[in-house]
Amino acid sequence: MAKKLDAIYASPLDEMIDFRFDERVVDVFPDMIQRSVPGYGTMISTIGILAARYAQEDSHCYDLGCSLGAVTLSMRQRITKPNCDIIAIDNSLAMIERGQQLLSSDQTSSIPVTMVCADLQNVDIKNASVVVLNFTLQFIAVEERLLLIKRIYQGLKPGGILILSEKIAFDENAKQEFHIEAHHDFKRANGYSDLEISQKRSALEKVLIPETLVSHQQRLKLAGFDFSELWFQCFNFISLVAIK
Ligand code: GEK
Repeated sequence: MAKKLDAIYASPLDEMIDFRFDERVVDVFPDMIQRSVPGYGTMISTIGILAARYAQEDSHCYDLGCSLGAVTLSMRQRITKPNCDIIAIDNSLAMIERGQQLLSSDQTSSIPVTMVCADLQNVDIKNASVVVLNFTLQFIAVEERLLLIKRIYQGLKPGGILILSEKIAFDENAKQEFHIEAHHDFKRANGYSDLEISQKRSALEKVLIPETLVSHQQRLKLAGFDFSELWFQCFNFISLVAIK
């Protein structure tokens, strides 16, 4: 399937509608995320490598907010433990339908995958060795985040991991400005115009709520994780791994 280019915010919009993961976004999603998130490709392939190390025999691996299943496919290609399966969840039906098509043409492994359209907040997490929230927690209401992380902690087996990737904010104005400008330069270098950058920013304003790295680290601790480590950062995009 040829990759379609993201031009959703290329023309001026009269009225800014909050960002939604609908069919228009699904069509251009691989291009959009690659050109918008610095290090996305590295993160996807490295999550597969981490999952291969921490996946346990007879356990579930979860990809929460899976979109088209990039993390799922990466884990599927790497995990070698017997009786492991992957449960991939997204609440956008358009994402799940397209993700299932992509999954059906993946011949790289025989690890079973269940891809389900559901709100991840209603999904039971149990007998898990790997749980991934790759740029998903940022779309959950801030006051609901601790409960979700606690549920993940409780659903993990000892030695299991949570991988948490997020766009972050900074307390210091100078740092906030530096990272935002650097991220916008990254988007410009990938062909987005100033109009596209500013319209996308407005569309995401009320939908994607970034927090500081310290807030994420404190929440992980509060949920029960004694060990967490920053394993990736490029500008204001980070990924943490927490081990139970
Ligand atoms: C990737 N992980 O390619 N329940 C289920 N899904 C949700 C919920 C929810 N409550 N809220 C948001 N989503 C992917 C990228 S994108 C990140 C993740 C981005 C889903 C939403 O439908 C979307 O598909 C995904 O979370 C976030 O590695 O586009 O910035």
